[in-house]
Formats: sequence, structure tokens, C-alpha cells
Amino acid sequence: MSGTTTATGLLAAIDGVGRDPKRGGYRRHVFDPAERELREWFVEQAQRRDLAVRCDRNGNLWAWWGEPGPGAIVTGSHLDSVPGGGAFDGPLGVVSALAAVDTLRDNGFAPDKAIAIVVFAEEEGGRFGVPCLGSRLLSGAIDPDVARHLHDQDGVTFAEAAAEAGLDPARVGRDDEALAAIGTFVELHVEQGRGLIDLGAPVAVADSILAHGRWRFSFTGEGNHAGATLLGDRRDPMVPAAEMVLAARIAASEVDDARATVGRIVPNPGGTNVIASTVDVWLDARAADDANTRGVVERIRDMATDAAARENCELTVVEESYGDTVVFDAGLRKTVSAALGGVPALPTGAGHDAGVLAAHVPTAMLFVRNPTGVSHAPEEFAEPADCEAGVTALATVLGQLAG
Ligand code: HGY
Ligand code: MN
Ligand code: MN
Repeated sequence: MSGTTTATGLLAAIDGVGRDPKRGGYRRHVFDPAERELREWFVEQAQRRDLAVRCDRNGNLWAWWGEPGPGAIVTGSHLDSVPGGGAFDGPLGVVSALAAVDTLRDNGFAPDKAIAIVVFAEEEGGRFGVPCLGSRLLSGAIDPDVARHLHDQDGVTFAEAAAEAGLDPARVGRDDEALAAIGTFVELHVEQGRGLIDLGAPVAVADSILAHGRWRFSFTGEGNHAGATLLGDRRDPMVPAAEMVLAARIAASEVDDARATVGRIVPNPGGTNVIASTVDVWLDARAADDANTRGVVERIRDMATDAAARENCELTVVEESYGDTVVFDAGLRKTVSAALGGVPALPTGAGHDAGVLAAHVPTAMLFVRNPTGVSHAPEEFAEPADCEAGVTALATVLGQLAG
């Protein structure tokens, strides 16, 4: 591979894969046709670079520069997206890793430690509802049986989708060999926020990730006719569901730096002239620490419970995923920052596979400036010059760690 590969050029090669026709941006969900096309593209890119490619038992792809084994310097990110997601969230980390390998090779670098590029499966949880599913399975952070029974909106289980993608569902779960292979993990990611814009810098190192989780609030009432049912005779679950959405904003606004989002509401059956029988509402709540995050959720649950009672509806709440605050390895963060001549350290409100692995191995993240800070939307962007600054930074860090 020549040294002219750029992150921007590699992103352009996959620009048309998995376009979301409804929202714009991309819809690339784990093991769907678009994500599988991206997987095939990644394998082809790795093979062009004589990187030995393997898929682990949990569907994560590994491309090896050097002999696979314990203590490698591992980088990478994910290729799946949220519905209508941007071009950079995930893929920038993967293409930057490929370009960084090219840069190191063009500079005549020969690693003393093996370097691996990993593409983690289902980082967004966009299909099966649990974020970082691939890295959670690898590290034992989710029960394999719970994972196997996760299902998508069409009722397809993770076990079925994994089998269809060529995995053995019976084997998903903690992978000690894969975990031992990771001596250090460094993930490059587009910044999801405005920190770097406000600092006027192209690249930062991460210092922490907010605690965050997802909860499903299920309201049950009585399906009925929209026209023939008097208001006093209704048990309409959409009413407490609506109050719960407002409660999320109220509860989060009461806690410093907390965030609560409802991005998905599914009424059953969802007819215009039908009083719903049930309404499922998914909550994404985040805050600086466990107590604040759970406190926001409890406040929302209390308000939703009262709203359900007023409409004579039932409410159940299920925690679907949770991750406590992540503080990245301070020593590694300082090493990375020093290798880059002293870049800013930024917190993030976005979760990452690096956040899952940080509980097991020394982990760092690099952020690349995003001019608007917008993410999880088609408008997500990073300037080509900043993307290349990210590649140079990643190559520098990998070279120092593997040298
Ligand atoms: O939701 C998140 O924070 C990440 O983008 N999966
Ligand atoms: Mn994301
Ligand atoms: Mn991401």
C-alpha cells in the first residue's frame, strides 16, 4: 500500500454503503446487508495490507500486523451505525487505523509488538438494543444467554442473526484469549461534542465517559376505538407515555450535567384511530456518576408511575444496559498526550468499546475535531485536514507503544 491512503479517501470508498433513505446518513446494523458489505470491504483492505484477518467467536473482526498473541497494541472501532447516523462515528476509527498502518510502514517502522485493528460488532446497539455488544461479550460483561435471546424489531434473535452470519451462537461469550491479546487498546473516534472546536485543536485524548444506560418503560392500558370511547372510559397508555417523555427532561434538568433522552416510542398497534393497548418507551439516561444517573432514572420512574396510575394503566420498567463512569488509565493518557506534544484531555458523553475494555486493559481514546459537534445524525462531519491529523496522531501513538 502506498502512503497516499488517507482516512478521507478510505471513507469515500464506503460512502454509498447503507444509505438511510428516510433520514439521510446511514443505517448500518450489525449483520445486516450494509454492515456485512462493510465487513467484506474491511477484510479486503486488511488483506491488501497482508494483515491476517480473523473473526472471533463474538463477531468482532481482527486484522493482525505481526503474530497474533498476548500483549498486542490494538486499535480500531466499529462500522455499525445508529439509524440515520453520520459517516464518521465508528468508521473514522477503522479507516484511521488502516491509514496509520500505511503511514508506519511508509516510514519504515517495524513493530516490536504485534499491532491489531479490531472492528467491534454492534457498538451502537442499533439492532439488538445493547450497546457495545461485541466488546461486552468478549470481556464477559454480558451473560451469553441474555445476548443470545436479544431480538431486533422483527423478532430475529441475536443467536439467529449470528448463526446466519456464520458464527456459532453456542460459543458467544467471554473470550480470554482475545482479551489477553490486548496489551493496550487505543480507539480513535470523531468527537461527539464541541470541545475541540472551542479549544481550537484538531485532536484530543479522552479522560472519561459518563455513566449511562438504557431502560424500557412499558405502559399497558386498554385498546379501544378512538371515536367511540368516552374520555372517562379510557385507559390510554399513550398519555402516561407522553408524560414520561416530559418527566425525562424535568428529571435530567434537576441534576448537574445529566442527560435523559427518549428517541424511540413504539405503540402497539400504532393506528391513528386506535387507542393503543401498550406503549413501549426507551430511555437513555447519562450523568457524571452512578448515583446521579440512577437518581435521574428513579425520579423519572416515580413520575411515570404516578402518570400511569392517573390513567389506570400498568407500568413495568426494565434496565436493558448500563455502564458506570469510565475514567481512562491516567498513565496511558499522559503517555499518549506526551507522544503528541501535549494535546487537550476531554470528557465525553458518548459510550465506546474503549469504555468497556477500560475495565480490563490499559485503554485510551483519541478524538478528532467535529466542526459542529453534531453526531448520531447525517450532519456529523470532520474536516479532511483534521482526519489526517488524527491518522498522524494515531500512527505516532501506535509507533511509540509498539516500538
Ligand atoms: O450511545 C453512545 O453513546 C454510543 O454512540 N454508542
Ligand atoms: Mn455512536
Ligand atoms: Mn461510536
